[in-house]
Amino acid sequence: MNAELSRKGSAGGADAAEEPASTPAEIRAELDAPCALPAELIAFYREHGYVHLRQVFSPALLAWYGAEISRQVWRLNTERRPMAERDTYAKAFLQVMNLWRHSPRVEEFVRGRRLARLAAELAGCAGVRLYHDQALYKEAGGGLTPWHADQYYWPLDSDRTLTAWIPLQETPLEMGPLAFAPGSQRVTQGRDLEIGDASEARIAELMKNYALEERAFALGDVSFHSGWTYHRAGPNRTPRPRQVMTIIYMDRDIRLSEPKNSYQRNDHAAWLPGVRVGETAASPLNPELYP
Ligand SMILES: O=C(O)CCC(=O)C(=O)O
Repeated sequence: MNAELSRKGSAGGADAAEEPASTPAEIRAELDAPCALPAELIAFYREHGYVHLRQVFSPALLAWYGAEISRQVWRLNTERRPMAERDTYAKAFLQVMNLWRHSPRVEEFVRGRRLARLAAELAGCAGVRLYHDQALYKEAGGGLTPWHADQYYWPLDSDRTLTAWIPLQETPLEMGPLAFAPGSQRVTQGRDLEIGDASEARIAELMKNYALEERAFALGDVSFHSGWTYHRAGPNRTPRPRQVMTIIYMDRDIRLSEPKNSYQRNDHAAWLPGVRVGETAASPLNPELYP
């Protein structure tokens, strides 16, 4: 999603101030090494529009990159209002985008081949590019994330798009883990709704005969969901922030479609600069991450 863009503008330009130590060799190796993806899980993703993968990353890797992601989030965050003064969307999380452009260590993480390969295999693409990354930090006492589908925001000409949702700590139910409506990627109603109170009400109604797959995430678990899968998250009822990094992948051959709303026009300018309608979405901000 990218509703925040109109409020905050996009993140851009490398401006990392620190990066003292280089990544330990075993963490670097883990970041890029393939991990097993059984055929049943690929089939599950294609049938249900999401998949929850266990133990994708070690605690050491998440601690290494997570510390830098959090440092950048607290540095770049511009939301200063008390919770009570924010609307539903602004209560849901602090949203900081394209962190890879701000920090070489985050760039290393976002370019990691393990997740990119999983994304390509799940979506059935020969290769994937980066659309953008975003950190989504649900503060202590932060509100629910309303029902929505991400692709409402994206001017892309196919549904071969997917988001890796990477919690940086264990995420029990009371912290607001991401939850999905399995099979909802085939529902075309509600696709004209931006995230907010109206999408929460209308999509809840549309999803009333669908299951809600809401599970705790152990440290190291990662989910992937498809661009049209309806999803939401509960509030954070703990005293700790729910720290999550996301990476949005797209088919390496996906093309820019004519933007359909103001958010898509913003996305075109921010994440696909210089790309013309009908061209492959391959600006300098969209490196091919796999193979
Ligand atoms: O983290 C959340 O609460 C929402 C995440 C989300 O909507 C997404 O990654 O597409």
